[in-house]
Amino acid sequence: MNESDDRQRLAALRAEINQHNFRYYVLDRPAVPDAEYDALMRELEAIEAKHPDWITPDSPTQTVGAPPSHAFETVEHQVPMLSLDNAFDADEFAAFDRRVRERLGHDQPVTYLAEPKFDGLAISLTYEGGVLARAATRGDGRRGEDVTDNVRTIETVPFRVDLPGDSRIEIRGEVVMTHASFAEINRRAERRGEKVFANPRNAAAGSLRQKDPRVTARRPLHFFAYGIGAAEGIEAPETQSGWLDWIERLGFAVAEHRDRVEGLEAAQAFHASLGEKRAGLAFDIDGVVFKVDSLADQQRLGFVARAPRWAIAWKFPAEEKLTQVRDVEFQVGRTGALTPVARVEPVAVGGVTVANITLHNMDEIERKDVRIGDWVRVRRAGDVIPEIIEVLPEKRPDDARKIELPGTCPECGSEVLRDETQAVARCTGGLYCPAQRREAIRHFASRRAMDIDGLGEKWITLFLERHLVEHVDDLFRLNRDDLIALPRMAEKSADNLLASLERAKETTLARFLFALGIPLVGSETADDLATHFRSLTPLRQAKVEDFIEGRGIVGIGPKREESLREWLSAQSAEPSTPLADRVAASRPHGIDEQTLERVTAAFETVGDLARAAEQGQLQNETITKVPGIGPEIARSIVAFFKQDHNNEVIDGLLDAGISWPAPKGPVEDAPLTGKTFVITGSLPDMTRDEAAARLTALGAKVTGSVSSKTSALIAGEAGGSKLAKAEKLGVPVLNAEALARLLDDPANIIADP
Ligand code: JCF
Repeated sequence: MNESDDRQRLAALRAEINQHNFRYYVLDRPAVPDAEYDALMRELEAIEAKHPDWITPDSPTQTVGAPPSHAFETVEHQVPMLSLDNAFDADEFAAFDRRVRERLGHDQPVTYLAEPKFDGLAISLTYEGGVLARAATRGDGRRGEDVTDNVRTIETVPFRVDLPGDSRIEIRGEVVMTHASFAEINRRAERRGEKVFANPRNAAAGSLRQKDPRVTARRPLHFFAYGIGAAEGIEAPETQSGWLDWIERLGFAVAEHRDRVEGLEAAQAFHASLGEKRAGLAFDIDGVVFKVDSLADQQRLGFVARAPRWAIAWKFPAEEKLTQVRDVEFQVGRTGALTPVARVEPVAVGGVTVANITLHNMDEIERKDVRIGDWVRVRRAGDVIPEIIEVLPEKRPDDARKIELPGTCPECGSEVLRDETQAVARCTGGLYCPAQRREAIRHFASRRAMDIDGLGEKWITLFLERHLVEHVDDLFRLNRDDLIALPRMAEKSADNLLASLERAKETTLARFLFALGIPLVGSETADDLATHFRSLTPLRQAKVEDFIEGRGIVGIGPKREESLREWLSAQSAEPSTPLADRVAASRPHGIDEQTLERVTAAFETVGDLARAAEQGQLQNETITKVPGIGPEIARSIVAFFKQDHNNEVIDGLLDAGISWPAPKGPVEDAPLTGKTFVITGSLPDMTRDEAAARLTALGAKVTGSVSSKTSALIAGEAGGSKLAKAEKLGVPVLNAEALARLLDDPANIIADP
């Protein structure tokens, strides 16, 4: 062997021995007899003995046990992993086929490789010298996560294939789980009171992203190859189908139902035929992938930004099934809202078994006229929640019953009231209602809120039943003895839960605010509040006026402002003439009595009104002082912090040691303190909300309308009336570029107005 052969062999041996170590030490599932392993080690030792300077500290001869885990490090794809364009019906596929022929400059039927589109998780496997060196998820297409250790546990991923020592190839494909395995895993999870997966795709993704490969190893995952990425030292075939045959010969699983089809009609026939087989397949598929078979043609067609021009995924229509409504129950949510849920005869549709379907509210029930006992058509597309499309009136049984909104809460017996719109019915039990309390705690513990790992519905229900927890702050007073005394709570789970609670105490203001469950405050609004108020105390003390400010005169919009201006210009009265007198003599057009009274109450003289009209201060506007917070949310926040029991819980949480990092630097020091901006038009690089958030973070105020007090108007594309007003009032106007400079360095601020 010459030196370069030795080099190659050394690398391959190290990679392979690392695989065996992993199998042996981590999975307890050796892949080869000890003798074979020993032979590989001896061969490696021999090469290292010949070239002692090649010995590295990470060589298997120098280490003990499994190779270090590099779980979930980011890896860059050498060749981007693209996605596929979709076609949703025959017309869209025909349009794709036409575009292909146009671009290829001929009108012959195109030969496609057709294969099922598996609904799983795309991964890329890199083989160096025939040995699996790395597995990565698709990620955003350019960068994915290193999941090598987990992928090594998949039986259908060969860890060594017969390829030359100097070769390097990326095999791409889909990791999937069968329906049967998915059902089995969920049965097991349910028995243990763990979370169940929604569908095989999520189960596959969740299994592959386990931190412990031993868990992945127990999940029956499969890998189907569909193509190659980067390839070096390998003779390429001339067609896509040639690649797939080659990949299959190497030892990979490739879709069995694949075929070369020539022309549009054959493609349509393949799609129809696979659609019929779909329900009987072991795996979920959601369409057919068609690829131009000739690799030379693929090259001529090239790519657009995210997808190749030579391929398309022609999706199957969302699956629909018939089933019968057995009952309708009302679920009580965190805010007391009663949601009707139809319990239907379980049906498999779109890859999951559906037994419960939300009907959203009473309006929807009336609109669809759903009754208990009805046959209904149900649908589920992709990850979408199942829905009842329609009732089959001809199949309505004689004893079908109308669905009635209960007068009292099914969980606590409190009265149920419908809001003004009549759409939402609510339990009036508030925190007396166990369902509302349970949902409030679940929300508090959820991932985007306090992220208390392991605190699921089962535990919460138990805690409430045993009166260990009444409100969220009680969670932090749970002690080990209380927990261990609970049925089915092992010491280890108790310790894990206590550790999660301890970890959750260190949080952010935004998460904390979201966790409180203030009506109308979602996680984005909570972010906005945290950015603006920076700490809890000022927010707790805020009044509605701190969020919003009314300007101008109620009842006056742009049209009426214009008619007042017209009226003013037709008056020849002295500016000092009392306004009421002038109005009595000549009434402005198009303004009702009540509004006119408001105008005359607000301005003493004709001159006062003229000045206000000149400055554009008549129009009634609500100005939001906190970006992202409108009047309705503002009122909800203020009402929340007014309630004593909410403040007791908040104080309890703070006493328990919940904390978040202090805001950096006092607001007064912020570079844009005292400046007021208005944003109009669309900005190229960010939304108006983002721009507002960034300005407020620098201490500025962002309001909704231009006045003489505005420091500057930020005007993107299509500025409109605000731009005109700013120009009229002499308010400086900044374009997107100037805004970028300002955000970059607030010293670039314009002079005070
Ligand atoms: O089965 C799939 N989900 C699948 C995805 C099959 C393919 O042939 C693909 C794909 C994504 C991208 N081909 C590309 C180029």
